[in-house]
Amino acid sequence: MSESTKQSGDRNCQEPTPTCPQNAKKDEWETFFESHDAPPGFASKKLQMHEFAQGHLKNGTNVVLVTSGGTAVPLESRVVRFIDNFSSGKRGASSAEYFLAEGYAVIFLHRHKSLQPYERHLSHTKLIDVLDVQNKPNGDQTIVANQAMFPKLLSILKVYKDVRASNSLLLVEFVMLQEYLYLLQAAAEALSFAGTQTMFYLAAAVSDFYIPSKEMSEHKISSSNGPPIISLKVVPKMLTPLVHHWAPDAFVVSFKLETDRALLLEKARKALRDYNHEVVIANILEERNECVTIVTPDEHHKICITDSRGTRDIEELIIKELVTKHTVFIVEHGPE
Ligand code: 9Z3
Repeated sequence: MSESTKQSGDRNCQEPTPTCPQNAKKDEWETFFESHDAPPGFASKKLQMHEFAQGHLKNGTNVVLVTSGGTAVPLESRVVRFIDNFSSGKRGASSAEYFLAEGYAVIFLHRHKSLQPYERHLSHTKLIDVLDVQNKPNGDQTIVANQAMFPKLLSILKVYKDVRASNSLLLVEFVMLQEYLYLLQAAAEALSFAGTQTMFYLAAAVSDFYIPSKEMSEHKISSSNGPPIISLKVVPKMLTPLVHHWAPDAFVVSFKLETDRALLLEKARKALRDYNHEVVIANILEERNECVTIVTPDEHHKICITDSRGTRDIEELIIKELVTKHTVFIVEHGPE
């Protein structure tokens, strides 16, 4: 992308300057990475994301990073207990399927054991009840699946096998907050060279609070001293470096979750003002699977599932809109 096509002069903050106020927050995220070691397995996941991105982007395929599920926050260094959240990963898993259907390659950065694309359709099925023992004519026995238990599975399975064959889905797991943040940065750097062709779809429920590692008990907190007093710090907002340093040309979509309807729209608008990115998807906890509000710097509108049979995912509508917006964004800002 050329300087002249850039949507806003202050988004591409490379050096601290008075006209680049985002740098005021730079220290917080840098300090976080300096004071937390890279998690085990980080180097190989980083390389995997880099190779995946290079392969698809050089073929001209758009790549989206979908983050999904909740981050856990450890209370001890040798972690026994942690703070967790409600996120099931349905938003991310379902969205990844619709991005793949739209021709995107997807890096699916997700919480270990949260819902996954395609596999999520089996999450209500007990595998052991689906399988049967069948007697063969020669007296041997074999395992067969009872297809009547999952009528939609055949079409889902076919799509999944195509996605596997085309290598268009990369699954990358995290559990802890720190691991998620390291992998987010690595993914952003792997995708940054592709400029506007990249989308970030940040649906993970990332903890706002954590205990810095130097303030954390090494061993399991003992109950013999009475209830512990735990002081949490605010997690630095990684949208700041993502938008201004790691991938300044990308199309960035963040999520805003609230339980109080009265706060939702203003908080979503504030996020757009604070980070200067493209879209916020605002949702209320209880109705997140039926309705969301799509907020851009110019307008906002609510979309809800209209299909009364309940067979349609809200993510299908969200992804359709985002793909259209991303296409316009690439045309307006140039491919690189
Ligand atoms: C979301 O708002 C997602 O839509 C949900 C999806 C986590 C609600 P599920 O995984 O739920 O399908 O069960 N994600 C982002 C939530 C969040 O933590 N946003 C931050 C905030 O609201 C900003 S990045 O402050």
